[in-house]
Amino acid sequence: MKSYEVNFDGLVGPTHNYGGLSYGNVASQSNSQQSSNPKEAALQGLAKMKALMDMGFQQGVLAPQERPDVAALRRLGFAGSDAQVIQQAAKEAMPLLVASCSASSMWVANAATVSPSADTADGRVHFTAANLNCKYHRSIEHPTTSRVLGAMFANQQHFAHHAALPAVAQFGDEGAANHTRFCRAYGEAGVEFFVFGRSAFDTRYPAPQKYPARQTLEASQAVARLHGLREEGVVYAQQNPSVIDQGVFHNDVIAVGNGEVLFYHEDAFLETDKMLAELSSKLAKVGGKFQSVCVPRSAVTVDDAVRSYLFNSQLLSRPDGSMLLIVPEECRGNERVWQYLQGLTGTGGVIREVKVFDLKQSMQNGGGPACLRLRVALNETELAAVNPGVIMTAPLYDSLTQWVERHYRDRMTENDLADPQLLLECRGALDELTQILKLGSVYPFQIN
Ligand code: SUG
Repeated sequence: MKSYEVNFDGLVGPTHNYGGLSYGNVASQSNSQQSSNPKEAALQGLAKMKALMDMGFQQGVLAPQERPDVAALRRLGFAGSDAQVIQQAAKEAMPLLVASCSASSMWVANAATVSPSADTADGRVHFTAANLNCKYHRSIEHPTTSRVLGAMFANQQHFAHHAALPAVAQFGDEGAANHTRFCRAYGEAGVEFFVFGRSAFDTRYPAPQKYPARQTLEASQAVARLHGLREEGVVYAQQNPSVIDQGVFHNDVIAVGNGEVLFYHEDAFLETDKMLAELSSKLAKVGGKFQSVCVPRSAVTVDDAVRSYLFNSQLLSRPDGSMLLIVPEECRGNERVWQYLQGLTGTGGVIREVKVFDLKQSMQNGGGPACLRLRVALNETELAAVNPGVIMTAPLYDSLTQWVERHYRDRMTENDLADPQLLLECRGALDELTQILKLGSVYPFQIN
């Protein structure tokens, strides 16, 4: 049976702004308080989805969330009408209002961890929503994420959904940003690779000194258990704490994998040789031949990687077995990175082509091409069981761009977030969106 990797991209929500909310994420910190352009952000994301679809890849779309999250503000004690809640928060606790307005759900690599049916004990595709509990503005995403994923993958015969892990730092879980899967073919059993930043219960593991390690070993192990993965089909590795301290807040900022290939920076992991040997032997047991492409620090520094987002790229398989790398424009702007990429594609290795996309609006908050997509490997039967409303087509692309043009503002600052009119605009837009994507009622304002 045919199988595919389907990339579901997060549609940027109408409140996209630069809130400076993510300590440890260099771009988020350095662009704090700048004015953003939500319309441009959403159109940049849609252009990437359309381009991948036009190249013949399976492409889907994941809906944004209701923001401002008035219900979250009420849980923090703000009261009265919706407009009063927003006005009171703006007056007394602007950082909380900004957090409740974040469009951060666009980075759907953090929405969930997904295990394809060929890897799981019950033969279903498993999803665990990520609790994202390292940052308040992201910790409020998972209830709606679960409802949206449930509406997209509604068939219980093929899809199993797990609620987010307990919302404490010891089970900090950032979803697919710290998870990669290696396989010979998407429909065959593979090796799932979980990368953690620290252990919450075992003090023998080192931890970063400056910035938080968002993913714990115990969270990764819990997800592997929930999904019914075999021990032989799982490899755990620790991120190098010193790269976390240099701004690598997720593993997908320093490594990306696809098929039988891992593309990574020399400094990305601890005990790299042991990890590569385990990946290689476990993949061999399911018939695969592991290949690694290491980028040496002498060619590209960790700082270059953080600034250019070289590794936050999408590594995609082409029909002839070669691979294509989708990188952000910032890679072209970095001389060393661009030179490295020219060499990489010119040497006859597996990565043959690089395509560049302008995703500046998202990049300025630390979100590159890979952050914007959730990968779901599906066989033909499972793909047919996905809600067809969320699969990208030329007409859907047209409807979504028109929808963005109609509803989105082209400039957003903190003052705009305090405007209660914005809430009404967003709800109106999202109500229409759930009809376009045929999701039913998934937002708090639709179900309460
Ligand atoms: O969680 N930025 C996101 C970026 C997530 C990138 N995702 C992956 N690497 N997979 C984060 O730090 C910034 C929001 C602000 O500052 O307004 C933010 O949440």
